[in-house]
Amino acid sequence: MTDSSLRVGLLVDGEPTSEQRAAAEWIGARDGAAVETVPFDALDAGDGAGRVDVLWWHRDRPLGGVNPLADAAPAVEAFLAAGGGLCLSLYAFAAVDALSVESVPPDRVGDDALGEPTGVLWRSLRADHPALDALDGLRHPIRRRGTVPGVRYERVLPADGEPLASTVRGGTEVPEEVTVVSWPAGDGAVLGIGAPVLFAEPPTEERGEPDRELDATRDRLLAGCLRSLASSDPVPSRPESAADVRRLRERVAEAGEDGPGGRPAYHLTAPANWLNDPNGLIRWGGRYHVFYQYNPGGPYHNTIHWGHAVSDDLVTWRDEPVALSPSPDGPDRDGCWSGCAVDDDGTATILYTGGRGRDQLPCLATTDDPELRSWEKYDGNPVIEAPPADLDVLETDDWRAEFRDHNVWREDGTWYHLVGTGLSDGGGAALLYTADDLREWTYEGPLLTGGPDAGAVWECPELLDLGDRRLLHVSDYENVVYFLGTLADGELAVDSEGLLDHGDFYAPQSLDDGDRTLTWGWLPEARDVAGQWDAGWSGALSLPRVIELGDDGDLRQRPAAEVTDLRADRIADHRDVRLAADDRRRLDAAGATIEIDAEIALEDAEAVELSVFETPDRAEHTPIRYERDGTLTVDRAPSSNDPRAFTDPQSMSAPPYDEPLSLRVFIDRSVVEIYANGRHCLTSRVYPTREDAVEVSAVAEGGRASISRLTAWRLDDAMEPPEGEASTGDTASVAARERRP
Ligand code: DQQ
Repeated sequence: MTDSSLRVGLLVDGEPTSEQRAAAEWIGARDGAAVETVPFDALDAGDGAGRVDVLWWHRDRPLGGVNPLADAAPAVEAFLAAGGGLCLSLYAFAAVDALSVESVPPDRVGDDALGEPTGVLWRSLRADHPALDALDGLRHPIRRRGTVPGVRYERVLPADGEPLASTVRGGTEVPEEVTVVSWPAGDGAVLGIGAPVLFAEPPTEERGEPDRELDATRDRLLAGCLRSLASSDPVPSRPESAADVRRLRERVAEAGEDGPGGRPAYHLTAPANWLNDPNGLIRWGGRYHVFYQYNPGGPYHNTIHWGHAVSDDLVTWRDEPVALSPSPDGPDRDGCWSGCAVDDDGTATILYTGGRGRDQLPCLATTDDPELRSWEKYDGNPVIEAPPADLDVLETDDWRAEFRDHNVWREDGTWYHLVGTGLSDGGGAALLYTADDLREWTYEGPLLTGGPDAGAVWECPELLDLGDRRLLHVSDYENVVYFLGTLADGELAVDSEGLLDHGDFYAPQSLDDGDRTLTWGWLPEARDVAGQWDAGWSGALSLPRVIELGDDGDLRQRPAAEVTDLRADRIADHRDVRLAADDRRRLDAAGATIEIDAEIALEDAEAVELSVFETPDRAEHTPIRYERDGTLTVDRAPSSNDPRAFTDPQSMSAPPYDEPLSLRVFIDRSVVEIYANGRHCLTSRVYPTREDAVEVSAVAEGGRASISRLTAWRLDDAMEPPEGEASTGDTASVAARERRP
């Protein structure tokens, strides 16, 4: 549709303001687009909407407790039902909950004093939205100076609307300030725009040099928004069914995230947007359920919900709809943070951290849904009202008390519960509570405190029973530290400690599978906010790891045996590869989604390097280097030509318990997950940019080395279509998996 066939009704309550007059002039001057003023009371009288394609309420003054849209809602909704479009800009965006399309209005409504070019940061997943037809890219500053209306979702998300854009300010992404939202409504649609789209001349004192470029962007953006409302394409809303969620996943793949440096194929990921900690891991009705911290608003950490995936076999996963969302009136209004799931005598029950304002407190929810899709929140939430009164819990700018994350288990009929915290005078701590009923807890004391040298806060504490000893792990903002020891009188007597993984691995959680402990960790991105925003997704989970004690009492870690079921084709099978000093050998193990199982001996070399994600000219490659002193390093400096990717090396010590070094390396588009000698883990996130960054080579340095064995397989995708649906690619890979012995 061209502007000339666009008929706009400019909604006014009372005399039009100079801004409204300027907006009317602007649209009227667009190549003959028709504009008329439609008073709200004309709508009430059943007049005014029939002649226009789009109603536009452009309100530049605060609502001041009056919302004319509320009275006009029946007329506006009838107009929408018949295919009309409604644009709510500036303060009018704050009035959207007067319509039945939305119950949660923008939570930030006020003036902004601009100091730098400010505008919209469009979501990459919605880059094909017709509003952007006349613009290139995702970042569109529209206003540089002045005091302007600023209306947005900041700590909450709309309950039903789909966020289309956040904020860019002075060249910096501010994803948590959501300024453009769309809602389907009958055959029509509603678009809310809280970004500063202003047309009147600014007051003299705010005028500077004219910003012609920014004005032109504003014009294109707003004309695109109005045109999009006049088109008959239904605006996609927030996905609700498993099939919707699957389509969201496919969108990311279609956006080109399915090659080297892209979204992992066989590591568990969210369908799009943001994922962090694994949560609520439970085997229920014979299936594995993994929930995870999820932001449906985009690939950034805010407004956290619980995403959900389910598996019968631990390697193929199916996306489920979002399982848990913040309740606008609940103690979890600002987010449903990390927690766990337990079987309470046949009732699946979760305990998680509710965030609201500066408080974070434990909340409980239960379900009788065998699929664990829908949860009922306990109306007595929070189940603990405040951190222990006799403890000096750390207060920060964000939180009145750092007090979160839950690990609950039952022993001899008593429930035990760990909560992570920080002490004002003593670093991180894991606090122990007990209960007969999951809703009433008694504080027992700290299970373990880190002391002043530990990280300020211990997040996501988890106590595992490994037979002879217990393992407590905590996430201290940087590392996942584990402590091995014995439990006596509610305290852990520690005899050794270490790191569960030495790379990009955080906030793990486990489930007891009957005879083994399976642990998943969050693999955070190692690229900046802009890189994550453009990709449209962020975060993956590690492979499920079996954690246990060896006969020597030390920790062992290996991928769950089922992971071998992902092996599709064997692509390399080398024996006795002799590496002369500095003689690089290309191994025929190319691929971006592969597993390498190798045994390497240094002989008289100083180091040996296995290089993965390598382009034929080696412009991009990721060396995994093993040195004589047992140091194993992933060198990310040459990994990527993308300046947004982190380049710091990641190392661990893998002493030669059993020379030669045995390695299992899982390469998955942007993941390198390494298991050394069945004991030590190092996971790195890397982002090769080139399609041909798939080669593998090896070289010895300062002497000879040998690879006694190197086998490689191409691995299948982990994600399955929702029940009752099969896309061709998935069917092929599932069938291939079934054929394998
Ligand atoms: N992530 C959660 C918190 C936890 C942190 C919030 C660890 O509950 O402390 O998304 O990554």
